[in-house]
Amino acid sequence: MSSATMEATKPQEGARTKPRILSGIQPSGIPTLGNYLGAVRHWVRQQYEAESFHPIVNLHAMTLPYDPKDLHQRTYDLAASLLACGIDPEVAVLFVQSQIPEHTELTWILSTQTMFGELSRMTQFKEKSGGEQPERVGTGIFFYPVLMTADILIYDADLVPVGDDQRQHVELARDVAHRFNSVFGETFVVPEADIKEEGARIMGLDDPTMKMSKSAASEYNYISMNDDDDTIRRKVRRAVTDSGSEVKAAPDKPALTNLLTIYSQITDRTIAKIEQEYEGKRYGDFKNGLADALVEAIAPIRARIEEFQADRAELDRILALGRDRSREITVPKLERVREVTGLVT
Ligand code: AQP
Repeated sequence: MSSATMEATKPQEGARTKPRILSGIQPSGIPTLGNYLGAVRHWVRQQYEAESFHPIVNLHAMTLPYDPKDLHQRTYDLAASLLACGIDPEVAVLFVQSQIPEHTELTWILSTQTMFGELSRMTQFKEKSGGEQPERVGTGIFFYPVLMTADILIYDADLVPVGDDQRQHVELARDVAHRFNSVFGETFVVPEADIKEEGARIMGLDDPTMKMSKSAASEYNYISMNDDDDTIRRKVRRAVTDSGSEVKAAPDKPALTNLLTIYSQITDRTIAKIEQEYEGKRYGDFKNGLADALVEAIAPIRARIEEFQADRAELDRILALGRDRSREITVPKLERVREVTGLVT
């Protein structure tokens, strides 16, 4: 990159001409269509109008049992996937969370301003620890919203574009920022969640009452952004549908509503238009059309993922660039936090 480009895109402190955006993703597998439609696609669209920071949140991915080798590989696979989806590393700041030690130090400091009751109410914690005896639930899964709060506040992010499932965590970040500012003086920007209505919650293909998740037990829950054409078609064919035969979105048709939302989001057409196209046709016809649209959208992304995966040196270069640009913000910010909290350094 030329130094002129670097200068133009370097995050600047002081008066901002563009909003600053922070949104991360866990390297717990190749992103799903849910991650893409709910988050990544918006990041790609917003990157030229904002100062965007996108951490690969590998510390978050340690909160459930995992294989170290997988975590390492998946960090690179995720970088490849985000680049393939259209994140421009010369514009947006793409980096690995564990390479920025200021995130973890700030986590500790913010934990002193976060209440036990607040963390106990997080629905993701309840879902992910559901059914387990407290003795068997790792404290990381309980505590990780504090790390997420630090991820956001250390950049003084204005906006946090996320899927609907993360709304509660952004609320927590806001509450902690307010509390910290009132105790220690104005230090952090209070961030806002930026949740796009359409695609905010893509549901599982095998169960439209659960969200689509890359770590779901069944591969028929999700479509990965590197699934091959046959896999995409098979998964769409196996997707559950509702009783009846009409291709229509309705509150009592959660499966059809989900499939129509996906179809509409991936083709940039309204649900009403798609319903019209399939009026009087069968679910099978609708599913074939949906599978075609998904194959068309995902095949070029899959090809680019493979290209990036084959060039580890380029991925390392991109992630080092992201690390350095991030630390231009995080090092002085943490210095200020240490100062206002009375820490001797
Ligand atoms: N089903 C979804 N619909 C819309 N948006 C979604 N997101 C996740 N699932 C959906 C959004 O994707 C971004 C990155 O999420 P993440 O990987 O950091 O964590 P997650 O929300 O826990 O996503 P997964 O796929 O369910 O991961 P695992 O299986 O590892 O827990 C976030 O903005 C999220 O809102």
